[in-house]
Amino acid sequence: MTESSVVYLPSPEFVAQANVGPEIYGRADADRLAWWAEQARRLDWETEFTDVLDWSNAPFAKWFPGGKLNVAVNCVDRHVDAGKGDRIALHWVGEPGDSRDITYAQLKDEVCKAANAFTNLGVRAGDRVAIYMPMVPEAIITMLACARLGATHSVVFAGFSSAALRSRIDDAEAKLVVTTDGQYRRGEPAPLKSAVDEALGTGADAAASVAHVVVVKRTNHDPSLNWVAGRDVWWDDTVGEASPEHEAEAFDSDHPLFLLYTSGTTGKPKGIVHGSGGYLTQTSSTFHNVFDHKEGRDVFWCGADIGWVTGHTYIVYGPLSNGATEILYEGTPNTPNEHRHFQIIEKYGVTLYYMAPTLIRTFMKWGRAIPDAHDLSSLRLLGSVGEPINPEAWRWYRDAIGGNRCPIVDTWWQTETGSCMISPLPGVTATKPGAAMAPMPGISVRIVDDNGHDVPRGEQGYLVVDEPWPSMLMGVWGDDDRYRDTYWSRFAEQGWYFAGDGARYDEDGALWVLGRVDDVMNVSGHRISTSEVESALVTHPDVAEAAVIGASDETTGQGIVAFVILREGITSIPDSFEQDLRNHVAVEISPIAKPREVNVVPELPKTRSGKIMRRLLKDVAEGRELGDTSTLVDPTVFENIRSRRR
Ligand code: 6R9
Repeated sequence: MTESSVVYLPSPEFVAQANVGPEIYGRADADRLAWWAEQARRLDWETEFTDVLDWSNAPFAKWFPGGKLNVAVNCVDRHVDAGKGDRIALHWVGEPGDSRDITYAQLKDEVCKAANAFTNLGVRAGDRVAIYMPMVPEAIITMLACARLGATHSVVFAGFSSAALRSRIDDAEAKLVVTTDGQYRRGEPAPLKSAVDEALGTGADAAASVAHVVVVKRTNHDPSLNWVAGRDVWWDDTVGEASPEHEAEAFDSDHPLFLLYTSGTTGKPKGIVHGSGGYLTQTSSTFHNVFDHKEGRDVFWCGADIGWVTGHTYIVYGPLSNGATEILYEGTPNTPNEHRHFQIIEKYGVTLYYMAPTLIRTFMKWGRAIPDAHDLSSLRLLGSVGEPINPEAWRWYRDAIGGNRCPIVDTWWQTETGSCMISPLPGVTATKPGAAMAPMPGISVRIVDDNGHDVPRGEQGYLVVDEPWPSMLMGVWGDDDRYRDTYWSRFAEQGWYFAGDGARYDEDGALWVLGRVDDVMNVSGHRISTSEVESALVTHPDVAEAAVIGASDETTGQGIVAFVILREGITSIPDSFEQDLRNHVAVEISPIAKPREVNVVPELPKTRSGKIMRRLLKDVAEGRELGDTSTLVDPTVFENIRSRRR
């Protein structure tokens, strides 16, 4: 049997209790829009929608036009109203070992208090709120309070630099910033508000849109904590003092729920806009179907950070709209030691565990003895997201973590798609290690060549989505042209969404996603564009030009490798130069964008039209024989590059 013909069938026990069976595909295929309408009715609408989809202004979709709902009410109040207020929503686990359990009734009070406090600070429906916080319950409370008010949140990963935060605040013209005094980083408290102060600037350089900063006390440790009178307020003094009574208003189905900035192929990150009714419909439905979630029984754990779309969709809106009980873990997997995740699984009886391949490969490196030391028998389903999972890691995950009993759902989706698009259904699909298998019910994709023709099975092509879907992005914030250009121009004639990933169907019809076909790298599941890192490198005074590529990396999927040319006249560089440049990128973008390796080279390989040949740099970085160099201006530059490489 060839490797790719080995399949893993769901066990009869799993099949017998699964939320959905194979008939779901036929039902969705028979009438896609009727099926999505049925999924939308899993939510509470204050005003029923009059149509399912208005695609008359494509590629700008209106899902469930005429409908009005409040997203926060769907995630919180309706569970309390249904008598489930005592159910735990969040088992929060802090990095230093503190913890809090928060019920749906408590969550409702907190969200209402925050909504009242933000209203007092001048936040109104349609305003933008920036959230720059570690994984504390207040981050989720803030997101839901924004949703309740119809304010559009923009969560900025707390690992991003102040410069990155500022550009996102300015682009969205955020009125309010919510942050914490500090955050725990591998066991140590580190300041965080100071980055907000730096981002917001002072005097002529001050961020004009921001009126207030609300600060949650988390570490209570920053000795030089700065306070701007009139602008800064403590969470405890505002939210803490507010009333828990708040009347929620319903908003149009296409009301913007959030912005999330993501790397594109050009330097400037784009603000992906998501709406309310369509986003929540697919988010809520996929959570139920993909994770086979059972209300009141399962304990779900998604290991993403709320700074990424996976955190938005499968920590906040998916689980909470389904009344789930979930883990919210603040820290890293090896603080205080490598047993942390497994202790949490044991302690809380986690049943559904959704992580990134890079973490699975890290667990593999740490060795099997670590999970083996724990009782992981509560687990009944495993999930993977963020990048292709290699078959070896898939098998290890199934065996060492899942005890060979848990189905694995490898879920492909993107910030832009809002929620899961391609995945096995755990009680239906016979899975292959490494394959995302099939589009979800109601989702239609193709794998095509440059001309838009379906490629034969076995061959690689571009992944496109050929029908609109409910949780699709509504646009790029403030830039309709960029929305059209980036996603809809490649196959404009056909009207298909270009995902930027390569994929293939194998001989059995299983779908494999193969990774990006553009200049976007994937480091530990984080999307980083080559040009973004290049732009950061050339802001260093000694650097004239830079080329960046993602080289394959055993643990992180890809590692960032940079090649830089020094400015004219710079004849010597300090020993610390490589480290200086890495730190420079960390400050300009984020530590996650730090190159693994920086090579100072005399020249970069360019085509006659002046394009940097990244493909060849990749060959060098991955230690391969050089591919075709015939289009290069000067093929000898490689001898120089190789000899200088550290
Ligand atoms: C959800 C998320 C999106 C990009 C996407 C693709 C890669 C995500 C994947 C996967 C293969 C999977 N990706 N899941 N590739 N198999 N199961 O990660 O969103 O941060 O926007 O990244 O991640 O390349 O295009 P986002």
